[in-house]
Amino acid sequence: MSRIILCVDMDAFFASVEQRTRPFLKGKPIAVIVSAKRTVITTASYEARKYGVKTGMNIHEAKKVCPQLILVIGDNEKYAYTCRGLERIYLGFTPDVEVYSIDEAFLDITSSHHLFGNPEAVGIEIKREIKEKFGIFCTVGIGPNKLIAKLAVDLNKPDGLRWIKPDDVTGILEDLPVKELWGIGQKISAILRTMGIKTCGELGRTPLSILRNRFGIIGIRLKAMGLGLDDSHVTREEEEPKSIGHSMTLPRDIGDRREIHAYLLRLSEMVGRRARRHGLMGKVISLVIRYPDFETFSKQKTFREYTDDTHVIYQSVIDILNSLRLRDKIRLLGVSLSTLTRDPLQLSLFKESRRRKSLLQTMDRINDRYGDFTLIWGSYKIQEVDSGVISPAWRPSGVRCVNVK
Ligand code: TTP
Ligand code: MG
Repeated sequence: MSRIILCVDMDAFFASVEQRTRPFLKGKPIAVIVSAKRTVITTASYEARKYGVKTGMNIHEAKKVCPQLILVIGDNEKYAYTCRGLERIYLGFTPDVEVYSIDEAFLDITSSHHLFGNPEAVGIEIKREIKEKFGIFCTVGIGPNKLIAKLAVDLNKPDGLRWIKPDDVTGILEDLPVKELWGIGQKISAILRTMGIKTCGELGRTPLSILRNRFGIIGIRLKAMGLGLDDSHVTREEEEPKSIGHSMTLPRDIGDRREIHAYLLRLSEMVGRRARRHGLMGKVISLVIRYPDFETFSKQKTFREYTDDTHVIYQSVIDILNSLRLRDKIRLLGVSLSTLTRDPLQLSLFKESRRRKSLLQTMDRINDRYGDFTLIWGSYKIQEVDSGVISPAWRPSGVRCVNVK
């Protein structure tokens, strides 16, 4: 039986929430920035986009194309609050909800849409409830799988609603540039271009052997994408996550190592705390660095034993950092723990491990109750850091749910 998947994505999410909560911004060209020190735009209202203001643009460039642009400093708590409320709305239509990013979700409505009339009626009702409860607009796309539902959203922004039925898929993909497909970035589309493949239609007709030779295992997925196929499921919540990571766009580009350490400690604690909260430990730690020109890279280190200990995570990312020669200041930092296992130490017979565990748990409880970094290791001189913008990967529950204060 063919599935019916619905994708919802808020329009200009952070900017819309700001316009809603500060009515004097309504109808005006606004751009959201992380902090007064940060000069890059996180998102812009559609009124500002008309002038060419875009995510990632520097505020000086943006002011040039739109002199009346109003800059607003983002407020993570408002976005997290809205995201939680949106999830509650979706759950009124189906239990199969995957909150994919802070403003985007997939709903499997295959067995529930009849209760509301038809798939489009579900989309109309979701849009209405979101408008009524949060005063913001969204775009809804419906399709036989997540790939096509997401495409239906992207092709109909803003305030759109589109149902791409199975019979329409081939026609829509025929002349669609490959980069329009969710998951095909600039790098892959550039390689495809060198192979003479510009459209999804061409991609779908390319023999699998050619794509496999060029891209390896990803070639199989690319071929399927060109044909509009995607068998990935709407997963309610990541019950067994593959990694626990957190990244942060810094309030300004930073080159000073001591300041970088302060952010890395914060990120290590966020990762360690989440791992402990969910009873997970990891064996590989990665440090992600993005330079101001957006070049991004990561470097990993494997521990001898599984860990969930902030201190061990922090020391390892510092070791990684020390092994790098940085060519510029840093725009974004990320720390991620992977190769996860369920906490084997919960069963540990070693007294020392048990004591350490119980110490960390006590610290977590105090910090959960009184706020991050109320209690810290004496060896750390904690430097005040701005919390940065909430990551689009934030979720209302599960391992990606972090404190946004
Ligand atoms: P998007 O859904 O990509 O963008 P948007 O909702 O602002 O606009 P659109 O109508 O095109 O969907 O991202 C959701 C929010 O996530 C966005 O409002 C701001 C935040 N965000 C970042 O913090 N960093 C980023 O690089 C991007 C793309 C978004
Ligand atoms: Mg959006």
